[in-house]
Amino acid sequence: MYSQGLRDSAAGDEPVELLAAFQARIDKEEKIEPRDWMPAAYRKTLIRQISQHAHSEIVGQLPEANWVTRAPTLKRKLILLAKIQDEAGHGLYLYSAAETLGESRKKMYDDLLSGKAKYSSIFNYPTLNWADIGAVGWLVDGAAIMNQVALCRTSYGPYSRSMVRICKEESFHQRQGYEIMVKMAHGTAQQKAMAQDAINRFWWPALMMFGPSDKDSPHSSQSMKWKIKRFSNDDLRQKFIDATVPQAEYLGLTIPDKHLKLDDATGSYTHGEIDWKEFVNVIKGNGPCNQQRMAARIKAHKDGAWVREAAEAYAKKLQNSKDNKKEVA
Ligand code: FAQ
Repeated sequence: MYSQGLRDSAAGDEPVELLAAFQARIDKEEKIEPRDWMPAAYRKTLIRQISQHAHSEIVGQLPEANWVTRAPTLKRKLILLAKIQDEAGHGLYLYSAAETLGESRKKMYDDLLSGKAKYSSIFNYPTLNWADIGAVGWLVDGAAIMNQVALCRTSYGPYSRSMVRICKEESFHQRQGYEIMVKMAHGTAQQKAMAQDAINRFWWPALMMFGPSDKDSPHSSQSMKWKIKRFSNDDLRQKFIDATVPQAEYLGLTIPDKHLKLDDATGSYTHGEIDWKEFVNVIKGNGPCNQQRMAARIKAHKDGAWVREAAEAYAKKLQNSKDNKKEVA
């Protein structure tokens, strides 16, 4: 860990001059770096958001892993494996970014495995047919990227820099998903039906990825003031809808929202009401796959205990041999 966390005062007990100087730096678009002074609440918000983001990348591997052994061709399997591996890498960059704020990786893992920390609601839905892998790439990575491109300009330096790299890879993910959808939607009638079924199930959960509507989002207004978030949840959701509907039209597929309508005056689509009860239910742990996802992560953590122990023993051995050399010198 490499943060200067202890230099902060407790929230509510911070000198007004420091708070004002901090906000002035944000307003001037300066990046905040790990050793800089920051309000305790800024640090806390970032640890919350970045660690939840990291957990999402890690848990997000599971719905796709379901199809590695059943991908239709060797080429599709290789692409899927590469994508899943990218998501693991994203998780690791993000855990590292959160560590720069003084949070230990062990604490973050413990919070995920105990159910205290959230991860994106979307990964609690099952991938039932191969077209779902296309829908995940197209819609889930598409929604993720809409949010993450904005995060490339987030005010915290390490988060912003990790997002630049992540977005390059997410962009490939989105395209490979859309390419699967193109193949399926322009294939046999049965393939097209599978693609339509995938969009029917993933459309609304993808819209929920952007979080609650602005009026019900407790963190948005402060996070926007600190430029952690650059756009509100509803604004990003709207951008996603506007970009994605024409892509569905090209596929010849229907978005499962009978209220969807292009407003000629704004060039934006009006849409039906999101089922927020379903969203709350899923983030409370009652989605279709929450238990399965957590069980898989807990098992992976237990199975990996010997690797962590071996790495720690090796690090200790290296340290001892360095110390011994110093003594001899
Ligand atoms: N699911 O006040 P707000 C990916 C929680 S990565 C679960 O609006 P905020 C790549 C929120 O945490 C996808 N919980 O919160 C991939 C808060 O709870 P708390 C993940 C949600 O933070 C693709 C509460 O509700 N992306 O997909 C969700 O200002 C394919 C109140 O909400 C990120 O994490 C949700 N959908 O805005 C991998 C991006 N939405 O902490 C594999 C970074 C909200 O008070 C395969 N994160 N909550 O208990 C963000 O941009 C923000 O954190 C938001 C939420 C926009 C998600």
